[in-house]
Amino acid sequence: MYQEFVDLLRQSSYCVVLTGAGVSTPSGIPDFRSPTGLYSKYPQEIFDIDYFYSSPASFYSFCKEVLLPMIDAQPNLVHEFLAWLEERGYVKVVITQNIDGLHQKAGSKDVVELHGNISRFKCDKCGKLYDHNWVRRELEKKAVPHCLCGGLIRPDIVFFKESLPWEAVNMAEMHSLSCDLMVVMGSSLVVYPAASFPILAKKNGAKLVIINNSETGLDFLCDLKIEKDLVEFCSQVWKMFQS
Ligand code: CNA
Repeated sequence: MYQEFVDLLRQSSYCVVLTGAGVSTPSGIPDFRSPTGLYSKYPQEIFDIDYFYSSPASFYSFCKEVLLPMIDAQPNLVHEFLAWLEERGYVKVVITQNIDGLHQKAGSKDVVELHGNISRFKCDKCGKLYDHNWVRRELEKKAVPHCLCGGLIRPDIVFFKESLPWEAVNMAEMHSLSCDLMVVMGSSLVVYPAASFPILAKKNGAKLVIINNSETGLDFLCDLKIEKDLVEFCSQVWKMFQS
């Protein structure tokens, strides 16, 4: 299985990697759907745009406790391996559902963020941008941050029921249609439209590999399923590339 994966990467001339929250659990960031994931502690509606507007103070209390600490997390071996693969030309681009910015921190250059980034905030009225340090300071003083214009400050992430940024979707579609290999890492592949990109790639003739420690919504479609812990898998494969 390790050798099969290495061969696929070596044969590919356009490999796209799609990542989900599972690549960041080894950095101490909980995912959604693992037994100890966020959904075991918080209701799913916490990421719903209607909930944000109806209970901004509750959302910001969750943001302070769970989302803002993501910015202080450090990349793990999986992020580092992907950055190394890109530098060596084995990986063209990383498309991520994650909002933690850890791929860029590890050195990946070409990253498409489908769901935004938790380090950016903006006013929902005038669009003024704010950084996370400003928001942290505001949250020391009040429950909900507001812009000078009076608008509500929101994180620059995609909530459930919102559309994805069109530039990111365009880039993800273009890469999915161009690749000959798509590797999905650490995603349950049940959140759409992110999960539609492997389907698009596969329909267009690419090979599909899924690496995840549990079942995913697209296992039936893939050419190779590797049901393993990502750190364990990537460290073995990295050694094979270096030997
Ligand atoms: P998910 O539905 O929680 O799936 C994650 C998958 O990864 C699960 O199937 C786990 O079993 C698997 N997994 C967890 N740890 C490992 C590991 N070490 N090795 C192998 N597999 C592992 O999350 P998805 O990414 O599929 O769902 C998309 C949501 C989650 C997106 O909207 C994200 O924005 C959102 N999210 C992002 C973060 C982050 O930025 N780090 C954290 C939590 C949620």
